Amino acid sequence: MLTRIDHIGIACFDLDKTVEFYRATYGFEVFHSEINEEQGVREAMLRINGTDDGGASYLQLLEPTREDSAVGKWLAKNGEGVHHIAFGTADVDGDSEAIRDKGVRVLYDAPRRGSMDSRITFLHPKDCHGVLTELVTSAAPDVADH
Ligand code: CMX
Ligand code: CO
Repeated sequence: MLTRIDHIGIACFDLDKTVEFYRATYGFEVFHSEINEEQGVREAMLRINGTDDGGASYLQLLEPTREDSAVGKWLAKNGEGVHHIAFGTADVDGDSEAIRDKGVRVLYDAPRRGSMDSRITFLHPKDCHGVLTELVTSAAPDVADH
């Protein structure tokens, strides 16, 4: 079951400048940053709020590490902006299989490693009314016992 908006992914040309915009304009601070070579991104997670399922919601600012990455290609075509939306679930394996069974293309055979050791997969934007959609199970147990 999808239980929250885990994050909104925003593509940018200069991660440091974009982080500074979000800090100076809204007061959002970097909660975590990393380079994910497999995804071809340098990223910063800005934590917006906790949620009642024990997870949290973030903005994920993404700068490509190479031009032929998903974000690099998208930026070259569209410029900066919202790149994807990510829904949180306690069971990315089960939920992505159920969605695949409905005829939506799931991009990975098995979930891959995402930010903060989460497990992630993506649904093809052409099967989701133009929205690149990510499913995320965070590394920390995200289901509170209530
Ligand atoms: N949102 C909506 N539509 C998108 C899109 C996006 N982010 N990215 C591509 N598309 C559309 C394109 O506009 C294009 O449409 P048209 O044919 O109508 O022009 C079509 O999808 C194909 O796009 P493309 O530029 O040829 O790109 P590819 O097919 O090579 O790749 C995709 C598209 C979705 C398979 C690829 O971006 C992908 O694998 N994404 C998942 C991984 C990812 O995004 N990683 C970065 C984030 C990591 C993280 O969140 O941790
Ligand atoms: Co993401």
